Amino acid sequence: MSVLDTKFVQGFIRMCNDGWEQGWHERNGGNLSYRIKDEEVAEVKEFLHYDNEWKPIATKVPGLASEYFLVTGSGKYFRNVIIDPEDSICIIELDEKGENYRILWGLVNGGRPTSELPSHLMNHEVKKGVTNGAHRVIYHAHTTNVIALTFVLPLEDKVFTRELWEMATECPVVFPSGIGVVGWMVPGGREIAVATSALMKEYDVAIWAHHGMFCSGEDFDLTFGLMHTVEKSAEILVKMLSMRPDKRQTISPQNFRDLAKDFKVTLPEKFLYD
Ligand code: 2HA
Ligand code: ZN
Repeated sequence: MSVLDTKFVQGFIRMCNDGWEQGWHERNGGNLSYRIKDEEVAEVKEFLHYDNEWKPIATKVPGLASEYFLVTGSGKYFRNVIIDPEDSICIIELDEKGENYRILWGLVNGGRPTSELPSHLMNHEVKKGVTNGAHRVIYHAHTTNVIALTFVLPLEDKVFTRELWEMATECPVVFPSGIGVVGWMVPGGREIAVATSALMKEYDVAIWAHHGMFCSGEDFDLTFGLMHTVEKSAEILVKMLSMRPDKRQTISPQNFRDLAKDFKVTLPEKFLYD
C-alpha cells in the first residue's frame, strides 16, 4: 500500500492526464485541487510527514481550517503527472486559521503548490459553503475554444451562458446556473481569487478572459465532464461563427423553458432574454 494506490490519488492522476490529452495543458498550464475526505486522509496518514514548515497561502480561508488537499505543483507539467506523480503533485494541510499551508507528501524534488493556490482555496471555501460540503474538486484549464471566444464575445455572464447553452441541448442541464466571466486580470494572486470566488457563489464555471476556465464539482468525473462540456460547446460556437455569424435557427427561450421542465432543472430567467 502507498499513497499512489488510493482511489482518490489515482482519480486525480487520471484527470490530469485526461486534461493533457485534451490539449488544455501546454507546458505548465493549468492546475487541479481536491479537498480530501477524512476517511481518505486516514488511508494515507502513515505516509505523511508533518515536519515541513508552514508557509503563507497569501489569502485567508477560515472555512477550510485544518483541511487536507491534493494539488498540482507550481511549474509542473500535467503531461508528467502520470509518469512521475511524486515529483508533480502534493498533499498539503492548512493550519487552524486557514492562513498557512504545509506540504505533507509529494513534490519530492522540491517546489510548492500551484501558483493559483489562492484561487483554488477561495473557490473551495465558497463551494464547500454553498454545496454543504458536496463539492471537492476545483479545476483550472487553458481550454482553447473558450479562450478564443473571449476575444469576440462581450465579457458578460449573460452572453457566455446563453451562447454556450444554445450550442448543445445538454448544456443547460449540465450547467443550469450558468457561467461567470472575469475580465482580464493578473493571474496567480489574491485579487483574481476574490473575483473568481465571488462568481463561484452563483456558478460552477468561471471564465478568465484570454486565459482559461475554472470549474467546480463534487468529484473528478463531474468536474472533468463539466469542463469538457463547456469547452465542446465553445468549439461548436467557434465553428458556427466561422461558417455564418448569424444563426439560421437555434434553441429558443421557450425551448429552454420546456427542457427545464422535463429535465427538472431551474434556469434563471435572466438568461432567457429574447
Ligand atoms: O501555469 O495556469 O494560471 C499555471 C497556470 C496559471
Ligand atoms: Zn492558467
